[in-house]
Parts: sequence; C-alpha cells; structure tokens
Amino acid sequence: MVGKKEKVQKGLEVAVISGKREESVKYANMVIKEGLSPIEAIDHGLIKGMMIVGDKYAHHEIFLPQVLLAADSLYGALDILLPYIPKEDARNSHRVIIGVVEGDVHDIGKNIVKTMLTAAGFKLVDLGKDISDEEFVKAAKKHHPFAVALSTLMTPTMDSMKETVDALIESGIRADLKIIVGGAPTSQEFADEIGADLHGMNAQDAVAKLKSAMN
Ligand code: B12
Repeated sequence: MVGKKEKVQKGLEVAVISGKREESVKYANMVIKEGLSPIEAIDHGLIKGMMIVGDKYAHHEIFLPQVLLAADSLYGALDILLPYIPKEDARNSHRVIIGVVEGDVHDIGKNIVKTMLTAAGFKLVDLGKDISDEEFVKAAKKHHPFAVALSTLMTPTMDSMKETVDALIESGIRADLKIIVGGAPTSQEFADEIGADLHGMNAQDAVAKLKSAMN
C-alpha cells in the first residue's frame, strides 16, 4: 500500500516533470499540513523529478522551455518548504560564502546547499550565480569566511572553479579558509586537482564535510 508520504512525494515529482507550478505548490502545502519531512520531500520528490527532467533533456525528449517550466515548478514548492527545514540549535558562527562560478547560471542546487548550511547554523553570504573570481576574492576579503563554497553544473565552467581557487591563492587569503566544491561534474579528485579542500555530493554532504572541517 502506498502511504501518504509516498503519494505526496510522487505528486511533487510529477509536478516538476510536467512543469505545473500550481500542482507543486499544492503538494508542498500538503507536506506542511500533513507534518511530513520537507527535506525528504525535496530529495525524493523535487530533486528526483528534476533528475528525470535532466535525462529527458539529454535525450532530446524535451527542450529548454520545458526545463524552465520544471525549474519554476520546483522553485514554487521550494519557497514553501525551505522555511520549514528544522534549524539546529548548536551555535555555529562560521561564515560561508557561496556562489555559482562565472559562466554558469544553474542555481537551484546552490540554493538548496545554501539552505541546508543555513539550517545547520552556518552564516551564509550568497553571491548568486555567474560570479567572477574577482567577486569571490572581494567578498572573501570583506567577510573573512570560514569557507568558500563553489558550485557548477557544467563541464566548461569547471575551469572557472580553478580560476577562482587560483585567484584566492594569488590574493594571499587562501590559507585562511576552506574551499568546498560541488555540482554534477565535480569530484574529490577534481577538488584535489585544482587545489580545493573538499567536495560535497549533495546538500547534506556539504553540511557533513564542512562540519568535520571545523574540528
Ligand atoms: C534546470 C536546468 C537548467 C535551467 C537552470 C535553472 C536554474 N535557475 O538553475 C536552465 C533552463 C536555465 C538551464 C540552462 C542551461 N543548461 Co541546464 N540543466 C538543468 C538541469 C535539467 C537540472 C539542473 C538542476 O537544477 N538539478 C537539480 C539540483 C537540485 O541538482 P544539482 O544542481 O545537481 O545540485 C545538487 C548537487 O549537484 C550538489 N551541489 C550543487 N552545487 C553545489 C555546491 C557545493 C559547494 C556542494 C558541496 C554541492 C553542490 O548539491 C545539490 C543539492 O543536492 C540539468 C540536467 C541535470 N541532470 O542536472 C541541465 C544541465 C546542467 N544543463 C546543461 C546545459 C548545457 C545548459 C545550457 C548551456 C543549455 C543551452 N544550450 O543554453 C544552459 C546554460 C546557460 C548557462 N550559461 O549557465 C547541461 C550541462 C552539460 C555539461 N556537463 O556541461 C545539463 C547537464 C543538461 C544536459 N544533459 O545536457 N539549465
């Protein structure tokens, strides 16, 4: 028998795939009303739907306008769910600067990582998307963060990640902070190669890696 939780998660998944914002908003409200886990709804509903959209897009079964509708539908639900992610009590005043590197506008994953880190008690400075290495350096000099978190989803913009790490090294502040990278084309091997410290597979992993780096 399929339970309420599975039904709602499936509803979110289908709402993303079909790009129906009213549907995703309806199911997101159900998550809250039924007291279901917003994190599970994001992982097993919204992100699952977006992964299927990604596959369909890669196989030319759908095109950019449908991907945009899917993203819009995902954001509609995220707006409702994110405020309900439980905040940790533990006081953690570590500041993290986050941004999507230059040339890349994919920011859904970055926004989820930002929310999970915020919920874990980190103080986030979100620079946004398509951020140049100069902007990262400028922000790091201004905010003196514990870590800089770099996101990219595209292979060509992995070069921008390396340029950002290089710029942080050249600016003389590299040793004062941790650098964590993430996004589908990245790996721990790639992080090592470009001189970053850490790699996170997903938002939960980002929290785990940065927490362990605090000790
Ligand atoms: C949605 C989407 C779009 C939307 C983006 C909307 C937005 N506001 O973000 C739009 C329609 C705008 C778009 C545009 C383009 N896209 Co697009 N897009 C996607 C799609 C379908 C889903 C991405 C997504 O949001 N996934 C859901 C989120 C939750 O997952 P995520 O981003 O991976 O994030 C998780 C982890 O990666 C990780 N993570 C992410 N960041 C970080 C950072 C840190 C520090 C850590 C620790 C972890 C971490 O944690 C996240 C949460 O768990 C992917 C396909 C796919 N399978 O990924 C293609 C994809 C990324 N796009 C692609 C391409 C090519 C493009 C375009 C160039 C298309 C074009 N011809 O114009 C443009 C790019 C323009 C640009 N300059 O950036 C390619 C990239 C190929 C490559 N390897 O280089 C992909 C893979 C599709 C494909 N198979 O061809 N796209």
